[in-house]
Amino acid sequence: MLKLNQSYHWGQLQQLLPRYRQQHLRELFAEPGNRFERYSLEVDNILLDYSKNCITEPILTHLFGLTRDMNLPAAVEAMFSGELINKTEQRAVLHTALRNRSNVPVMVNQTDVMPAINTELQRMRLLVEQVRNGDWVGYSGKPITDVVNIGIGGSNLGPRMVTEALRAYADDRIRVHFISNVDGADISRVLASISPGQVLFIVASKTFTTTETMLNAHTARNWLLAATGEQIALKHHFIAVSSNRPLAKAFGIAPENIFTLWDWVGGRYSFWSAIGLPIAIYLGFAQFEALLSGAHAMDQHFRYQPLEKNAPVILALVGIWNSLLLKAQSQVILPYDASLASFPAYIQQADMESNGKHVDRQGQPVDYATGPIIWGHSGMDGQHAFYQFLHQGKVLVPTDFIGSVASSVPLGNHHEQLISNCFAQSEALMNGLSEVEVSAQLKAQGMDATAIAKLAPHKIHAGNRPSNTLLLQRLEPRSLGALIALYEHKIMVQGVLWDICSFDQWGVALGKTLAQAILAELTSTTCHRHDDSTRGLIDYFKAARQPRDD
Ligand code: G6Q
Repeated sequence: MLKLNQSYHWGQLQQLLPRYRQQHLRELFAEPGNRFERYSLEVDNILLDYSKNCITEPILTHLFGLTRDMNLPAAVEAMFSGELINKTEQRAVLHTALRNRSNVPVMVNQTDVMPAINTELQRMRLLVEQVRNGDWVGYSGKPITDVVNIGIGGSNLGPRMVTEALRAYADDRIRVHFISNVDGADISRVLASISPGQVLFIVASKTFTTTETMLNAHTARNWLLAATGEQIALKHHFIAVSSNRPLAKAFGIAPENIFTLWDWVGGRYSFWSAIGLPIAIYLGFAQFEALLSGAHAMDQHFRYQPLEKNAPVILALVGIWNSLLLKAQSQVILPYDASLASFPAYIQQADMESNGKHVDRQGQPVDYATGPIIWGHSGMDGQHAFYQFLHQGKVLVPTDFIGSVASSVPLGNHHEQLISNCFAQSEALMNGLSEVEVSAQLKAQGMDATAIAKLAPHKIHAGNRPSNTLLLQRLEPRSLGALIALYEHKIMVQGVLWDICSFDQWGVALGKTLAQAILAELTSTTCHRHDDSTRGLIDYFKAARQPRDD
């Protein structure tokens, strides 16, 4: 297997680096030709403008060459066709099958997975309609008013982000709540706001062993049983989404209330399955299907469009070039849409859990950068917080701006103001403000030469800070589905080029076991060996909880 940094095009890109490290984006825009026309494309009503990156024809030629060096087309086909590409767990990776609206067979180990997916979708539809129409009743005969999702990580972030993002499309027939971490304040707040006779708990856990989820699920179950006094109430108020039916049953979930999650769906790619039930209940099943359709449209684009016209491939290549050229270690995502406030956190998990890897697929250490730190915030609010760093800080952070042509909640000229900020920021990051421009501005304000010389350095913006802008027609279920799939595939492409295993998560698995030994020590006299710091923290915590004499 060819190693990335031994490939021909990688070598060519390395040779281009010194020249382009001197190149300012302003200069590229001053060259003949329209960069926007050349370096933007539209897919399913999403515009991707990547012209404000240090991209030129020779660079693109070698970046696309890299995709061929690393056999990207074959890897894409292997994923869509159900090969066991998650090598360390010997699993297929088939979130794309969950939204395969064409329904063509997808084979895993000689079995077509589509019939099982369609059965679960039918079951979801039925449940969603029953809950939303008031036909699913609690133990006391009253309809459900609140759905509480109990899950963490991939079993929480997706449904939480999408319900928030698409709030404008909900009819608020059913309220949805999310409990993820084990802070008692979280679950207590939710339980205090709902009625035991009218709540539906969804225990969302692929493994049904995640301690945080299990603790919260047991607390919710005890709360319900204390209120109802009857075991039978569980059947009316608890459903589960899991690949571990025996444990879900042992918990007390009625078998007919267990929805299936397959081992070929990674947690962070799972809300397209029954993990998406909170979304479907909140918005209605038709809207959930629109979300799937948008993702499917992006899947088709990704699978069949030539690499040079392929939005996820281009986004991935621009990211790889930025990490090579600028040694960019992070990537900020800035939605100019308050509904997408949780989108950066969602992509942060998808990207960092997938591509935060240090060895290649053969287990050999890699000596090039892999996945960057992903972070972000609602752009408009970020402007008044950390944008100072983006404009004038010493660390260069490539940016993804996300906005929409039309608002899903129009109000006066709010939307135009919002988007004008989005465009202005990307322009300013690219152009900067030179010494000549700053001095001219200050002179026009009547400042003398000495004062200008003192102040000007502080007001200079170097610019040359790259960004992509993604513009949706409108934030709605279909476009959100497509946008998420775009990022999912970008992550996949980068993983293939870096030759890493994007679909396992051993770092998360480690975290799931770490706390257990310490938990035993916090609640008993058990004592394990630890370093001085950890020992000190445990002892301090235990001592501080003892009643004091004073
Ligand atoms: C996602 C990760 C991780 C996982 C959670 C919850 O890809 O594997 O975030 O989703 O740890 O796991 P369970 O669904 O098994 O409770």
